[in-house]
Amino acid sequence: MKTNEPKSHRPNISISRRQFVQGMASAGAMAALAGTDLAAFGGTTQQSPTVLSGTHFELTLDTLPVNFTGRSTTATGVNCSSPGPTLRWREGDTVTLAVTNKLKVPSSIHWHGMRIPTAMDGVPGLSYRGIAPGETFFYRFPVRQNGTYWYHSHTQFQEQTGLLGAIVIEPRDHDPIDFDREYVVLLSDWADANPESIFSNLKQESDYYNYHRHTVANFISEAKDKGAGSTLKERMAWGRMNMSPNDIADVSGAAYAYLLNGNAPRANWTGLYRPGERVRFASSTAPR
Ligand SMILES: [Cu+2]
Repeated sequence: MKTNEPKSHRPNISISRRQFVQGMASAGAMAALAGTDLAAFGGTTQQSPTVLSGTHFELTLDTLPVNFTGRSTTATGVNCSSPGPTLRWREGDTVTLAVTNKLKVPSSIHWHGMRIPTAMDGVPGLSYRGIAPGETFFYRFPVRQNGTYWYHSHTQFQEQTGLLGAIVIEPRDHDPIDFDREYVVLLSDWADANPESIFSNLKQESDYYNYHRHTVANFISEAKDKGAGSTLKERMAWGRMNMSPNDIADVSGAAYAYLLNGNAPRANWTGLYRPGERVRFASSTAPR
């Protein structure tokens, strides 16, 4: 395993046009819209995860070939897709999810932000043992909330390698927000580099991916914008905390490609609309 690449060989991700993520089905919503006279927000192509709805779900955890940056590599995903399918539930329903692990290593799915019994929470070592290779785990729990959430593997670095997806829960009764069309916007980040290497680099050098350190030169330009007094005050505050502003996002775009519904920036994810429509974006962000 590569642990600490020399700085001159830091990952240099130049994001080219996103190539098709094999195995990823195009959105059901898009299929329904095909052939209608719709305008687009941006470019012409769009890939979004499949939408699954109802009360029973069959999910398979496996690896799949992907190419987000121009480089072919392997992701971990759900039902041959990374991000995995968007799951639509309804508040008040009881859902069952049969999750089969086809990976060669243990895995898990944790339902992030869901208020559910601990045994169903999906955190290995806390609520259960995880899902062994070849095993199917049956989750069953009542849905007692609504909104937009996400799910992800809670095992090793599998979430970093793509094992995640969005959950949208419709309110049991009246939806207080009126809209004509809805898009789920799932933001995540992707590294071609092995996440274990990224982690190891950060452990050895916490600002390994930080290219925006304070310098005398940028002090002068900042001081021109904000005034010397407030620039100095700001820097002293960061200094007292023994931090640099980029510590908040310690892995930068040098290592990550930022994805929207599994599309790299230059793929230009688009939404379709008719003039005058009210469009709702249900956003789900995989936090760091
Ligand atoms: Cu989580």
